Amino acid sequence: MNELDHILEQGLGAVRAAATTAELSRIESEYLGSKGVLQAQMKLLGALPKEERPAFGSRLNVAKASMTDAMCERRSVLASQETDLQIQAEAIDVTLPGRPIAIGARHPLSSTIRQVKDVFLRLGFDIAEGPEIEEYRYNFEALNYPEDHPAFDEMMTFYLDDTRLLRTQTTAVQGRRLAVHNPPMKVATVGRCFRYEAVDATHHHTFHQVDAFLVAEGISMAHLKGTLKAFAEAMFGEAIRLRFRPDFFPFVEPGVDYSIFWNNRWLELGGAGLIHPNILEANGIDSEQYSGFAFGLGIERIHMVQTGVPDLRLYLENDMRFLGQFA
Ligand code: FA5
Repeated sequence: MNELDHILEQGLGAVRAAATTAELSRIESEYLGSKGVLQAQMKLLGALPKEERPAFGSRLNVAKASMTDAMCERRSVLASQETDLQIQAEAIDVTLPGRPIAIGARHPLSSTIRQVKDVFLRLGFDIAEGPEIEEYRYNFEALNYPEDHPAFDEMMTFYLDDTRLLRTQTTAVQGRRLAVHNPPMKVATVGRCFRYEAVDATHHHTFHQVDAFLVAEGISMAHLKGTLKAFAEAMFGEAIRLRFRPDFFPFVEPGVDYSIFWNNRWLELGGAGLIHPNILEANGIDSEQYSGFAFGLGIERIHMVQTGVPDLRLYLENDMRFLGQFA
């Protein structure tokens, strides 16, 4: 009898101390299971003198019932605690601020292109587009390139077939416009160009240019210089100084290259000149009545001057450490 009391006392104590329903299940099988300690007491019953058996039997049943009740009660307390904890752990806190979404920024060349287009729009130019896969005749023939002229050597490019190539200069748009429009006209175009180049810090096989041209009556080098000055001042500031030197391009006469004074030296920006009379005549425009100017320059070069980027290959590498500086 004493041993049974002792077992019951220990069992109830263990139930009260159980911290989880899992622990409770272990206690249950330890005390009430088929191989449990109370079942073991059951086996002792047969060994008792006959007259003691009913009293021991009923004590044993009471002990089992007390254990079962205590177990039930503790289980319901622990189960509800565990449910609360689970709900807490799985709860979504709707008051938490959302995770920020990484927002991209404009590529530095795209920003420069926008800025360039803005300036030309303010100067009253139409913005025109031309194809990157260009016809040989617009890239070269319509621009007064004589056959087998050495000027081609500077314009080696990627040919798709005998008549189409990746354009080497946005000046190609000029031929397209002159073929379908009559003067006066005032056009600017910005886009990607391609050349078969030895790539270095200032030359790439893929780069961008802006070209502008104007055809009207009485256009002279003075108009060209004035327009380039206004453009350079808008891009680089009022204090910028420009220099023009004679240069050759088959599509202008006279032709010049022009530079800006930057970092204590003259830096070439591009080429310019008065549109060659042959080009006007080839498009049915009377070169006695009309004249025009044209100029072109590299977009990468503009951004390099504005920001001090030392190597134009950086623009095409997609390195976020570089691009992020201009976001
Ligand atoms: C031309 O492309 C002429 N079409 C410019 C022109 C237009 C002259 C209208 C007269 C009238 P050039 O090859 O020099 O010229 O190129 C002009 C500018 O484009 C260069 O000064 C440079 O800034 C840029 N450029 C040329 N080639 C590359 C290259 N491989 N990589 C990066 N920029 C280049």
